[in-house]
Amino acid sequence: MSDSLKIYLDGEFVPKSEAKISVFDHGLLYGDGVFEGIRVYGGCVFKLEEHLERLEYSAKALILKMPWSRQEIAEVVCDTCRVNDIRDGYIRLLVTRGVGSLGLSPRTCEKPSLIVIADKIQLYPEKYYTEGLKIITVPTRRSGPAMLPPMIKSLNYVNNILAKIEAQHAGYEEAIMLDDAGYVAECTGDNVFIVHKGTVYTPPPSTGALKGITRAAVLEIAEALEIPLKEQPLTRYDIWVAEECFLTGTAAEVIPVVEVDARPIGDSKPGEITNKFLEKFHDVVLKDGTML
Ligand code: PXG
Repeated sequence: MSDSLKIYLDGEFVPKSEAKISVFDHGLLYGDGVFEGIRVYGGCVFKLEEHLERLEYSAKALILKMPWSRQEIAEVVCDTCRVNDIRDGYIRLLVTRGVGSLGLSPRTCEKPSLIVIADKIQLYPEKYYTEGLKIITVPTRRSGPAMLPPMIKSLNYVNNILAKIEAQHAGYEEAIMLDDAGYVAECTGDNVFIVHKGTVYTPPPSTGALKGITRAAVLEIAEALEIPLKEQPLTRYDIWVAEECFLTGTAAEVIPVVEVDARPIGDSKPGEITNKFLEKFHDVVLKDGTML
């Protein structure tokens, strides 16, 4: 991360060291705001429209009125990459509720803030992609649709952070979170897939998970490669007996899992179908984006 990095903050590009927001911003005080994590590959912003649509939906769910059009936000995102000469990297787009007074009420916040960071990203160590991850189920449940709906990509990630802490304290990098009913929801920042008897399965996102954009890309890849895929509720048992498992997310991309809750998955190596998805994903990201 370079000091010369320019951050977009409410209409201006400011040096990283000067990119600051008020301590009265409800984004900080209450996690009241929304965000997107977006990738740029070879000068193409991957699935930009999909990210902006999800941002709008998250904001709508929180009755957070964004005074910018989708086109304006898209331009700001691309400009932030151009200004920083980021052709391969990671974009963090945030909309905070804005400055208000103490107290939960969003009505005290006059205008939301728009922040865009575009930077290089430190990939997970390459060995996770070739050797696979070992993960565990943790006690913290993913908040359900009647609580904080997991489809809202809000600035409040404490539910996921609790799960991450539990995994790390047990010596693992990533956690499987179950929903309130005990079905597999997702990981702390990734969606979950398994392969069983040649069919790929992933939980439907309608209840317990974020509608991942990488997840949607994998669904498209399955169709293109004619690999059968079903969206259906999964239990921990389904994962334990699967031949393959992988996670998807903007940060993680497609990452193989080789052990879950001390049960080896398949032969403890990234599976054949997983590797097909991985390969095709790297192909797709270079073609399926918005040019800077
Ligand atoms: N579930 C959750 C809870 C997430 O936060 C995903 C699934 C995967 O969704 P996408 O659309 O990215 O395929 C996410 C995404 C970060 C970071 O900085 C987190 C995410 C994405 C990018 C960066 O930790 N979460």
